[in-house]
Amino acid sequence: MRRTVCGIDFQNPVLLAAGTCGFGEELSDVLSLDDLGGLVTKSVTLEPRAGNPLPRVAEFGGGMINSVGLANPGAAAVRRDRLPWLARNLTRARVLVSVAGHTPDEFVQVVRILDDAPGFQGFELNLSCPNDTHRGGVPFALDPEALPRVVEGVRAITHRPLSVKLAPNTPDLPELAYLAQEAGADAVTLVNTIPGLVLDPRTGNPRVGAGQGGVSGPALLAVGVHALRRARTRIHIPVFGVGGVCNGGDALQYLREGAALVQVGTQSFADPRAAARIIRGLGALHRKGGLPPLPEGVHG
Ligand code: RRO
Repeated sequence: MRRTVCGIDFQNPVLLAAGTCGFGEELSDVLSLDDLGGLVTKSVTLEPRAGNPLPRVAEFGGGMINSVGLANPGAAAVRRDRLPWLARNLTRARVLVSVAGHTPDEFVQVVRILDDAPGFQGFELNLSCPNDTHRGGVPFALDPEALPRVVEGVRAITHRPLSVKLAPNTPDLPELAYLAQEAGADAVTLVNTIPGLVLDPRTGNPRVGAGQGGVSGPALLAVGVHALRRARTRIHIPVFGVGGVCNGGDALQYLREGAALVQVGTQSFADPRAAARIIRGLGALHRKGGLPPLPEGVHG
């Protein structure tokens, strides 16, 4: 199941999605991280962020809602404390560092701080956090004016592979994916969570402390696979599929639609070993019929 994507050699196509595995260490007691294709870290900002008021996650019938609010130790601490752990402990699994910011310059500064550190192979630029915005769930970086400034700014200072993570709740998703590609992205990650609101029916209070949040879980599978199909009409760079993957068959849906890699998110909260199970499931499907190759025109 090995595949090379954006010049990175992945032993299998299954990664843990950003925000669902911390910086790896948090899951290392329950899961053999080095058996995964890789992981994407929690999004890193320039300054440490304490995050949003508790509770930050809540389950509901359709899946999960979160408003973590980008809680992370900040770029300098990630370089000092977190990347060395990844460098010491992972030899086969690959690591992408997720980067977030309030301005194009903040993205550039984070990448500058981390770029020459060991412990990771590439960056995933999180342009789509639904919980760090004053615009009702539409982050600044999904603006067609702002997106190229972020991607070009980062592209100018790093040779590492860059994937750009977009949200499903933008009518012009294929156009944004195209703008990311033209600005120098090596890949696009589809999709982040969808903004939503879940209330306690007895009190009328929101179930997460910040009020609204990002919705994820099984229903996001259909949204993510659809986003992938739409975006692939406009871009030729690889796509990393994420949203609602609970088993090998779900992962295969993304691969059939042309995803180069698949990320597992919310399912890890229900079962921290979900990613290992999904790799086994894909392995069984692979032995039966082989996994779909990268689509024509998409280069590893
Ligand atoms: O931290 C969060 O609240 C968060 C982020 Br950065 C994101 O990209 N997506 C999400 O659902 N939550």
